[in-house]
Amino acid sequence: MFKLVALGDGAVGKTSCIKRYTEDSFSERYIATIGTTFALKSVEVQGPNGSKISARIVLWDLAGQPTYNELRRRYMAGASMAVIVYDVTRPQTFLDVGEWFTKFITVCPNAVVAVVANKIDRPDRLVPPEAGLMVKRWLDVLHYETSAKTGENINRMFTDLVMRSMEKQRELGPASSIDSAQSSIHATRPPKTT
Ligand SMILES: Nc1nc2c(ncn2[C@@H]2O[C@H](COP(=O)(O)OP(=O)(O)O)[C@@H](O)[C@H]2O)c(=O)[nH]1
Ligand SMILES: [Mg+2]
Repeated sequence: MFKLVALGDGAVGKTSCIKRYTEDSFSERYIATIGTTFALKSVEVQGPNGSKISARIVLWDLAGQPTYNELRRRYMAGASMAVIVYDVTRPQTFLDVGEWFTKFITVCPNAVVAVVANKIDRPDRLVPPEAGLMVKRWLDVLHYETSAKTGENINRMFTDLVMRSMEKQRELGPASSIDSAQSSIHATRPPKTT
């Protein structure tokens, strides 16, 4: 069991990316996420020496910007991966990526992060692909250009994330995997203070 959290400013397409991946659907209508919602996805990925590994991912989707730091920390706690989404038609959402990254990585230093340039189907794009590549190098994260509307790169992004976090878990050892699975089930448990 793996926990994934979706981060980024409001209306960038967090809910839409998750919906595209878990239900293969898309809606033009904007329905602001209220509170936290969850989606489940079972995946089969290629393991070492050709074996097939099945995993369950719990995708956490939170409303825009939680005002309380403590709430945000609890939401992020135990995540083994995060998608930080920005909207290529709104530069400010790109400029906010660094802040989302810092907030997340202090809570989950071992997690795998993907920074996602979403809405690439839009003709009124303002944030160029080079900006995303720069962030990929600076923050040492995975990076994808996606469209939840057309579905471009959505599956690839989530599949890569799961594979990378499985690899990471093998590197870190089994103790951390139990810990992250439990934290994702016991959602209300406060984060460990270190
Ligand atoms: N054209 C286009 N619109 C998108 C895309 N992803 C999301 N949207 C639209 O952007 C708005 C906000 O999406 P939503 O997923 O609710 O954003 P969230 O607040 O980050 O969860 C909705 O009207 C979606 O239909 C995309 O890839 N392309
Ligand atoms: Mg949403």
